[in-house]
Amino acid sequence: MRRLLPLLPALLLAVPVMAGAAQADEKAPTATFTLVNVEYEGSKIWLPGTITVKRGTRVKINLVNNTPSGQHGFAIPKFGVAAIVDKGQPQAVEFVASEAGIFPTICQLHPAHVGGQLVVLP
Ligand SMILES: [Cu+2]
Repeated sequence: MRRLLPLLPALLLAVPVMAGAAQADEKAPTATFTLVNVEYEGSKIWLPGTITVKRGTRVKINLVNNTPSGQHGFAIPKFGVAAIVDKGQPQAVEFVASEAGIFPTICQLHPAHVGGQLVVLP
């Protein structure tokens, strides 16, 4: 145990170093989108259905539910994003698109609703 004590300050420093990594993410280029949920001929759809960013971008999405009634979800499972949006009460989500690929966006409350996609370019 005595041999570990000199290491203790170094172990405590690990926390600020990790916080520094989070700050680096905050300096990433930011892309902001507004998606609107509409009902068209019986289908609920977030529009635009596809959003595209470059890998490493901090993505902010403002979510507006304009369907006649009820609440809808917006989720990007790959990046742990999930929000529930009521009509008249916009929500915002934010994440870093840290991996390139094509990822589904869904209404996690109603799996039958039309989904979209997030395209992250390398
Ligand atoms: Cu829905």
